[in-house]
Amino acid sequence: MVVSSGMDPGGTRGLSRVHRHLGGEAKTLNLSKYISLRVINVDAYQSVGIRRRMKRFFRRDGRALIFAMDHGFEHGPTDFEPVWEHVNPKVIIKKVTRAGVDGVMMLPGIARVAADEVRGRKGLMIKLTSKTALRPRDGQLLQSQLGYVEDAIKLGADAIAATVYWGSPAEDVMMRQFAEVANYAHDLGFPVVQFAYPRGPYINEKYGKKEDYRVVMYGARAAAETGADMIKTYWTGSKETFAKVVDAAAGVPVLLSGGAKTENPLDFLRVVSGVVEAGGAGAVVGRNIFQRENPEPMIKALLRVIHRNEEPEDAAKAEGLL
Ligand code: FBP
Repeated sequence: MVVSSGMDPGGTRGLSRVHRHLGGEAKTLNLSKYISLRVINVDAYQSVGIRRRMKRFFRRDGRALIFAMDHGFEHGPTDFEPVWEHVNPKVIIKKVTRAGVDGVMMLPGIARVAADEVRGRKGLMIKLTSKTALRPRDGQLLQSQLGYVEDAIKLGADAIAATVYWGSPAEDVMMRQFAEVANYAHDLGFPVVQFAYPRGPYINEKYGKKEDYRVVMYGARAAAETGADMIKTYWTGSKETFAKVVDAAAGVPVLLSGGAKTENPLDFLRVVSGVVEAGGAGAVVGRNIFQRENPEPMIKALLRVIHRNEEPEDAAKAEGLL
């Protein structure tokens, strides 16, 4: 198996550590002697691996509730101040897995600390790009690579994620990062998740806001075109417009990116209900879970909406949120 993305003629940009260490040589070497794979029919093996790993997130209904916690890096620890004990990843991961989420998403460093708490039949998603909110303004439209596909695999990842800010002045860098992660992860049988977040000056100028459905569906399509196996993106404000996003993704499952905590839990449950009615595959949720004193009723209500098609009001009442 010759591993070469062909996307980087200079030779060492790929997210594979093996690529990096071997530099240009990796283009012509049989890497199976470096990574203990004896693969005869790569295509057959990789599709089975991707399918099996996707099932660790999605139930038989094809939907999932995934807990997100990259916020300590992406927004800073102040995001945890509403419920400070949740700054400890072990504490919050224990709570959310007990409450029944289908998967957990984190960056490699926190996975080293807390991935052991992701017990039972739950998917572990490791994200390989991020940025801090401390960067100067002109760097905020770039997510940088902070780990390698091999790191995620060593941490037990079932899926590998990376962000692309479509429309950003740094779109080219993130698009290449994503394509290289996807190529390598797919070679090894791992599904890849794209956080497809359109943002940038041109978007604001032309569409007014990044949540305009024309922009969100463009990002979802671009994610599908770049080989994503799951797409995470913004709510567009209505189920009719979100249905277009789902259509544009051409069969790749689309998950909601949670957003800021809503004061009234019902407001968030209504959004998630709109997502599933529109054909969305569920949600990846951070603040609407960990910024609540007791995350369990919210998680259980979300699971009712996502997996049992319950009305948001009924789900909220059943879990004592109203
Ligand atoms: P939330 O549910 O808290 O919005 O988490 C989802 C998420 O994508 C996180 O993974 C990430 O840290 C954050 O949102 C990105 O937020 P922003 O829109 O401020 O970049």
